[in-house]
Amino acid sequence: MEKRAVCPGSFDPITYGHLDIISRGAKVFDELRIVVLNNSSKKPAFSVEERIALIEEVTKDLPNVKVESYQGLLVNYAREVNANVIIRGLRAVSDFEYEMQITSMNRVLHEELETFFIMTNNQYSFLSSSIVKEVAKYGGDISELVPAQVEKALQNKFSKR
Ligand code: COD
Repeated sequence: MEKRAVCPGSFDPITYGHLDIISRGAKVFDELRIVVLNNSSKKPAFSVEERIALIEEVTKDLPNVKVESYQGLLVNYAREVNANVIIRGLRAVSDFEYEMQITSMNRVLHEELETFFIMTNNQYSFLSSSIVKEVAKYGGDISELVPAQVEKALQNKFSKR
């Protein structure tokens, strides 16, 4: 049976930290579905379509990775695509409490659903979409933090403001 996992997130925008988790997850599962979801505590800079287009571009060399968006609960998406593994990344102790909370809630809502955590690569342990947006906004160099296409998209976004 094909083993499918889901990698959920806001991806606003995708960074090398996300890509590291995605490429490592894609080696372990037959198929990895990246799903762009709404995190109600964040106000996104990029539309869902823009986020998907960037993810598709930077994962085009990973043949078993597919990208989608979903409106609603992650557990319902997982049921719809017949996946019972969620992949999340862990950067620091500060991620733990939040991850524990959503993992526990997701298991209440869907008891077959397992969440697997991949520890960040040390190189990216400080990296988040928010930090990248902050640096880009003030014209800092983000070339080591995001792929070139994402860097360009951020420059376009912030130069229009
Ligand atoms: N190194 C390693 N991992 C990283 C790095 C890095 N540098 N940067 C990000 N990651 C990991 C994150 O830890 C996370 O696992 C993943 O990449 C995505 O990160 P984000 O920040 O893009 O995504 P989040 O945390 O905003 O995603 C939250 C969801 C959108 C998944 C969540 O809000 C959700 O499930 N929403 C749908 C509604 C729902 O079901 N809610 C119920 C939850 S209780």
